[in-house]
Amino acid sequence: MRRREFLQLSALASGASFLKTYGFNPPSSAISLRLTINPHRTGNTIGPDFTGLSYESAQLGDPTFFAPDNAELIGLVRRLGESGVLRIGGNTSEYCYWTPKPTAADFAAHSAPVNPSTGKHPDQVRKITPEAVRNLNAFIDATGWKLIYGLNMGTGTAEDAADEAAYVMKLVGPKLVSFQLCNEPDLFSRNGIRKPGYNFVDFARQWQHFYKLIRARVPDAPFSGPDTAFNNEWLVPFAKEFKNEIAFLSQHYYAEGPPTNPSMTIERLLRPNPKLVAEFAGMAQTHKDTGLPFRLTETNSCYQGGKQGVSNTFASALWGAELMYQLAAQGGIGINFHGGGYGWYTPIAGTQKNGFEARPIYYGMLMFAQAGAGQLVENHLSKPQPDDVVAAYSLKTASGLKTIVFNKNPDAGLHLTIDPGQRAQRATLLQLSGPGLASTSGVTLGEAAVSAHGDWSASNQSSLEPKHGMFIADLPPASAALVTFQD
Ligand code: BDP
Repeated sequence: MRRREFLQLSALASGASFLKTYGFNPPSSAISLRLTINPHRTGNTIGPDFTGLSYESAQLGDPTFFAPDNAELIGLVRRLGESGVLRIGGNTSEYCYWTPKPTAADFAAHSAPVNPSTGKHPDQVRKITPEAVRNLNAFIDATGWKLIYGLNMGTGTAEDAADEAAYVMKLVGPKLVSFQLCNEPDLFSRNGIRKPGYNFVDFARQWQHFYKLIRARVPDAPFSGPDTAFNNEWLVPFAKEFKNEIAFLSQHYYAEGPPTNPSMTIERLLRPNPKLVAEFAGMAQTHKDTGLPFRLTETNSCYQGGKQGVSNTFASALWGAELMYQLAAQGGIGINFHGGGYGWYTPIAGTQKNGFEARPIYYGMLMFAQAGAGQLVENHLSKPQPDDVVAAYSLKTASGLKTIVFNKNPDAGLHLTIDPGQRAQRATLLQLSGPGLASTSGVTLGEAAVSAHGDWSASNQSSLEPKHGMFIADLPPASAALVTFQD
């Protein structure tokens, strides 16, 4: 969106909310577009483990959190997919220490919520005990998910990492997708973990040292890396150097930040982002060089723990869901949304004591889960919209052809004529909506909310009948929809 258009939209949007506040229902205009699906032109595959969550390693300091009796959290995780990947890591992985023989003092409970790290160091120093790993493994079993486990190369020793890895591998076995040796090493020299001047060559040498020692103890340990914050100048050479040592490449992506910068807004979050374009370029380069797959092992809307009024709003649901499809379209194999505790951007908020709740971004992930795994197919919008305020992705799944449509326009509805490109008797439409882009509650999928246990079923799905083979989907301003075609 150009700045002028954006200002006009914001003015209109605030006018609309004024009217809503005072009980009027403003007539909303709608943009008419046509979407043509070509189910025969297939693209990348969305695998069953695409979705994922990411938590700080410090969360393991409370062995009762990822535990088989944390029923609410298990329910909420499972609702996001019968399979998926839980990643444990983040900044605090460099300040967590494997403690195989804990003393009584090490059992001192750390039951305080573990929010995403805000980058202040050293923060949330924790000991990781065998009990924490045992409970984590049972939690993983209860969810049906898999695990990416971060080790401490930042301030720990290779010997301890090997010992920890051996214990994790013994329990988790094939459910372990990979070990990561560290978190965002490209920022080590900025955040005080290494001296200024620490560069890729230093990093590669240390990485190899840890890798060798761990492999000597655990010959079948799978690895991913480099888990860099953003820097393709580390990602690309890492891919070349360690292509035979790793199962896939990993990097992080934060759309905005820092939260104190006033230009980090909802509007900016929903616009095309040059940072994402750069990440995709790195992915494409490494894939070309090595053929290795790529996963965004940590992502969210705004770094340093998120931004209130942006990261915890309905806009984040639209942003997050679309990012999943953008990544899949580029060939990415999966994504892990970072969170934990009561962080602004966390998909699931809460503690065992207070209970858990699905935050707005969770609903975007839920829509993705409802669409399911499948193979992307080509689709075309009749008129590309400025700044991609309308976007659509289509995929063939085991339960039929599906289209996910995003209308990020805050003040205009979308009147979409869909040509499914194949015979379809009818279609159903499941709507992702919220009171407004900036709403922090009231978000629903299929007009239903998710309970604290992760229970959800749509209260309303509209049924679409074809006319001359075409379907009409009407979306309100600022919403998304999952359309499923039935042959
Ligand atoms: C990433 C870190 C993670 C932080 C996050 C943030 O890996 O631990 O919580 O940024 O700043 O860089 O929100």
